[in-house]
Amino acid sequence: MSVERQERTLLPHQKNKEHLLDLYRKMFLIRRFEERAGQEYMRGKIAGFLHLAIGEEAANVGMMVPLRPDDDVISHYRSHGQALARGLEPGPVMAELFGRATGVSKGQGGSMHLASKEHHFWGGHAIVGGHIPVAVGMALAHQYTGSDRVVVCIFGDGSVNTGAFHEAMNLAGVWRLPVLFIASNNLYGMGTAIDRSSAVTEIYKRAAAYNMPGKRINGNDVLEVEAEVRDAVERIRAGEGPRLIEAMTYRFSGHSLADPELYRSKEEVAEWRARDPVFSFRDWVVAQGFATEDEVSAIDAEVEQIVEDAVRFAEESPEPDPSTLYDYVYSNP
Ligand SMILES: Cc1ncc(C[n+]2csc(CCOP(=O)(O)OP(=O)(O)O)c2C)c(N)n1
Ligand SMILES: [Mg+2]
Repeated sequence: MSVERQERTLLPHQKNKEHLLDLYRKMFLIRRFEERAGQEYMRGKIAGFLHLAIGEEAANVGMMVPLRPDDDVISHYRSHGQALARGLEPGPVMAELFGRATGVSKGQGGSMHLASKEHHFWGGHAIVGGHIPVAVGMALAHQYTGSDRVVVCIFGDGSVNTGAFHEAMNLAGVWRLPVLFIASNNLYGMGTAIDRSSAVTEIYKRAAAYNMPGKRINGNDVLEVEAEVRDAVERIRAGEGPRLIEAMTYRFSGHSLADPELYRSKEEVAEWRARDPVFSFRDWVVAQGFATEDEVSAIDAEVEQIVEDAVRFAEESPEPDPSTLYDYVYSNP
């Protein structure tokens, strides 16, 4: 495993051992949680679709760490890792995947609809691009009430040609709303490569059309993501208006577990796996002398136990009572 990383200046706190180990713990938790979720899906414990973000952990952790607890986060359906990085408990998140009453959405949302009011984490949206105007609405509310809260809106490369994306970005630009748009560019929307669906494949360039800064970053470098998102959020909070970050990343697994992956080569996947964002960071932390192998191994063991406990919690939790079927819907017969 390569321990090389792009030469860049670390922020002062990024040389802090505890901070680095916390980033690693979060990324490894997401990795193990999702691998286990995939296994439980195959065992028939999880119904519906399961969209894993294995390979995208650095982006998902790096973008959550700089946020304040009362900032709002809204995302698309590939959001298990973002939910965990935001601080939602692994047990209730796994229980949601299992469709249990103890799940973060009371077992009524499932994998695509993880949400937590307490964490200002608003899901988890299945309609591609559909949540981007919702993010802009939340940002308008913050501006209207004079709050300095920032909204972070995460979406995939596949949503940037929807009407909702353009309409929402435009209004955010016109009204100078406190929203950070983060495009998680994993190069594919289902089985369609970005150059087959977008005339301009550099998503960050689109920001210019809406009078906001846009930047492409290495989404597989957790420290770079953290630094860039921190800077962007600080500027937005200070009243500079909206921004767009394009985080380049890659999903190692298929679109969902029902994906035969005929649209990309095994060599391409292997090439990205060789630069695994979780384990290359682990190696770097040890190679730089920030922590010993024993210290990171202890984190590994701790995480394995957390995931084991999460699965047991989910398995032992009850199914939602059928009488709650019509709860939390707009129309209650
Ligand atoms: C409006 C709409 N059109 C089509 C779909 C079907 N669909 C589900 S996921 C997806 C691809 C989205 O890809 P991307 O935004 O890049 O996210 P990723 O899955 O790569 O994280 C599509 C087309 C949908 N859910 N909603
Ligand atoms: Mg994509």
